[in-house]
Amino acid sequence: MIDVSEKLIMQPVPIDRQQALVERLTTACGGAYSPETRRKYYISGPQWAAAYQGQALFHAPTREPVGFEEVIRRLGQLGIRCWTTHDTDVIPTETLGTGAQWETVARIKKSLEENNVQCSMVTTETFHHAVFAASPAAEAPEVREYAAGRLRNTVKIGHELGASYAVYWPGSLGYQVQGAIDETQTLKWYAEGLNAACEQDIQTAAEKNRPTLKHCLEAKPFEPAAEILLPTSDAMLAFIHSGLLTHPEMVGLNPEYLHELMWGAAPRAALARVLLCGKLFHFDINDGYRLKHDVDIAIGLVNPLDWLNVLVLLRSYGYTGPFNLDYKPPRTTSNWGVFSVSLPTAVDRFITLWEMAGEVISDPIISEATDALKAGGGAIGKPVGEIVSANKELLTLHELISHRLFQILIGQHRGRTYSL
Ligand code: 3MF
Ligand code: MG
Ligand code: MG
Repeated sequence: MIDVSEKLIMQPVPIDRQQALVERLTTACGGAYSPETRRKYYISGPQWAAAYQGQALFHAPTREPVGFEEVIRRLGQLGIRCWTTHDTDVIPTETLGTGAQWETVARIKKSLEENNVQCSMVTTETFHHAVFAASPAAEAPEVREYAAGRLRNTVKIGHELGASYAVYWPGSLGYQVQGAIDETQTLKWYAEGLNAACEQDIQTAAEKNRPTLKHCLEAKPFEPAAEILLPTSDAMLAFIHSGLLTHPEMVGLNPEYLHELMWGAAPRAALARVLLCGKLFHFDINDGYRLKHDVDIAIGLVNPLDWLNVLVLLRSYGYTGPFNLDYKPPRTTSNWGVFSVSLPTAVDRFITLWEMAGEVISDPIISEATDALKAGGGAIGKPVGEIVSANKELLTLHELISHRLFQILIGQHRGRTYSL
């Protein structure tokens, strides 16, 4: 029996030795990719993820503020080649649309160029400021006019920064108390804002001789309103095809993995429906739990097998990005840890899972099992009872395929075993 009292107790680690310890253990983990390798993937780092200070309804911040210069510089060093931002992540609400805004945009451009980072996506914050208390599609026409102006302004910023995508998470489009708002009318008003953004885009793109942006709606089932009018990617697909949009061809989706999981969806099935409609434009990648709040954990830390399956689907149907790291480094991670552990390990898990998805697609066992299932038992045109018996043994392959996916996830297909 082990005498616990004799176990070596680790001495307290003084603050000046903690980074070295974390660094040593991170290096000991191995499996990190070089910045050059990371740059081969269409991955973006959001300003708001890197700069998230750990605050929430019940949480005080645990980290210091971080500006865009620092975030862009660190993304460049890590080999995360794209950067994304909300308008108000980098420009104070009061100065939006003014000369001061364009000075900041010029500084951002310089920072991006110096660090070989591209701005891939811009988005408008229509959920935090008091003006959006009743949503960007509120009853008061001045709120809606202001919201449309904000969306148009973001389109202009996007073109100036060389972005290809604009994302719209409607935030508080919904209600806390029942019966006060007219859902039909509110959705019509919301469409007017998007139409204004698309019109602005067509004009600015022509002026700048650039392609128009891809406009991507992002659904989330709960938060920050109690009831949400467009809670799922499926609801957003219906909205795009409702006839309310003047340019439905310019509008697609930015699904978020966790947002679909939150309402209980199978994210892979939700993504399949978006792919079938040709509307998978952009993808927010993270992880978390079903039927809980938006915990925004980094990719693969909760559902790695499901993530592997999601990436098999995306690789099979030709989606190659963008993959936007929309997660929140945990409150327990330091400012230093965000860039030394959180971001690099998130990117590296994505790359590992992406490459593993390639192994799944070319795995001879899965391929043969899948082909056999598709070939069936040869009972075309036979009575129903014979159809059932003809497939009886083949259907066992479903479980075998699932077992094989697990083996690939843990490396057993490459000979990892345990000798007992
Ligand atoms: C909220 C989100 C948002 C959106 C962002 C993009 C803060 O749960 O996921 O991130 O992704 O607003 O428009
Ligand atoms: Mg998101
Ligand atoms: Mg989210």
